[in-house]
Amino acid sequence: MSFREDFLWGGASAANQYEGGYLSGGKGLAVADALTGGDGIHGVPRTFIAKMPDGTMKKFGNMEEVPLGAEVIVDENTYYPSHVATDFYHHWKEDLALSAEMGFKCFRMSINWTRIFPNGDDETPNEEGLQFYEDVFKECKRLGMEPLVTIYHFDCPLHLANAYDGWVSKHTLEAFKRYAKLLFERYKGLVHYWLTINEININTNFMMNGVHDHISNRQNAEQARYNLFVGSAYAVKVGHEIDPENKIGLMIAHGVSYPYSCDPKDVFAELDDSRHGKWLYGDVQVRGKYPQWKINELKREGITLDKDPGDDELLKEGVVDFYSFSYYSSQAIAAKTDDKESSAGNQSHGVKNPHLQASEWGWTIDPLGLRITLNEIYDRYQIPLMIVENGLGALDKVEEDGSVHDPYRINYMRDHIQMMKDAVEIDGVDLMGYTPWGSIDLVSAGTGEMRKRYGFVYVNMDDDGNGDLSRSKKDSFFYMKKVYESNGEDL
Ligand code: BGP
Repeated sequence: MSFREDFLWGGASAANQYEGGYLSGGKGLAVADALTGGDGIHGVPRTFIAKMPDGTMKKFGNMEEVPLGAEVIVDENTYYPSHVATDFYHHWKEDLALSAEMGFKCFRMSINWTRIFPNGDDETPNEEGLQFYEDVFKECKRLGMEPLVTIYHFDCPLHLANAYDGWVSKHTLEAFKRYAKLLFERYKGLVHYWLTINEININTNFMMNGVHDHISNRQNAEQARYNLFVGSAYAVKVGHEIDPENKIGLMIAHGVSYPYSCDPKDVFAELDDSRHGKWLYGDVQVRGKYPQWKINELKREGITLDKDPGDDELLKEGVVDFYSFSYYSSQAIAAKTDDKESSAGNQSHGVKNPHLQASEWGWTIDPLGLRITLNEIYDRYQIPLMIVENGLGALDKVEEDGSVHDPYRINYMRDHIQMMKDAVEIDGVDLMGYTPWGSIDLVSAGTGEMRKRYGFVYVNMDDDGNGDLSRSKKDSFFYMKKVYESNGEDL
């Protein structure tokens, strides 16, 4: 059997990197709005600018380093790529039309929390923001595309980060619950496919999560992680109650990992790295409870989670309908031999895989790794899978006639879709959809660059904010259209 008849072919985006209009329509500030641009190729990091308690301004490479009590701000003299991004806010009709033309059955996008609640925890929601997304969803439906909506994609409200330390606090969790419930009520009947928290496994370690001292303070890191799990489970539960037709998935960054060698130390290092990095998140959200190794680890480290009554039941009731994930590359894991005393989860490190080529940003290109990933997840959980991000971030060149020839991207897509096909046809994996990342060019989350492009549609905008934001079709646009219209048969 090949791809399902109702296979959800599409493309993926996220408000914080795509939408722009960062203060339009009553929107408030999110942590992502306070991140400056960076430069991945030269390794220049994105930074936060904070007003220190003594009134001075200081730059930080990570929220982790910003002390509590300092206020992360948006400095008007600095260029922030996400403020305009590729301006979906004003181009949504055109972008949805292009997506439908490519044969999309599904369009993945996220709702910006601060467009609905500008501070994250306001008394009343912002109707203009709610209406904006309603219009977009209606247009998707009119064009024959199911919206796949991420409730939270790297956009913790800045107010919650500054005043409450982001996801460490129950206040943020409670605000998230209200926000999620409102979305299910408002878009009932219009949206049926939902993802709770984007890449929940890197969220606790990620710069946009609003948590100030997660690395040095393990107690806070574990509490933030726990709060994210509870928030996700609540969203699944309430989403099902409001509309039993809703299909709600988790979202995990799931690059496959290989032991660097057959030395059992490397094999164990990989196992340990994968369960800390990926399986913990799948186990909690699919099986409804923390795995025993994690319970043991917390106990060993003297960490006690602040749980509310009913949380254990909530985690069980809030298990997901499908497992969605991003897949870009793979990594090889070796045991740390020089650091025998390090604790669990810290005994491994990623090493270069001599068998694979890498992108200009150093991400390995590993199509077979996708087939392995699909199999390892499906073998473990036996629920439908969806690949909601995949693709090649590359430097594109616009020719004099305006065309963009991107055979490297076409090759990447072909090789990965072939592996999906093998996983479905040969291995029997239940795969329900595929939405490659950044189908219309958008800003990179990791580096803040515009030039790291994933799209099949080129957007005229550069790293300094120059460009008229016009859209044009790359060669890959026509390739993907052919693939989608043949339901993945014509590669
Ligand atoms: C994932 C995120 C996306 C996206 C993608 C590509 O981690 O969910 O938001 O950005 O990676 O990463 P980058 O933009 O850093 O190339």
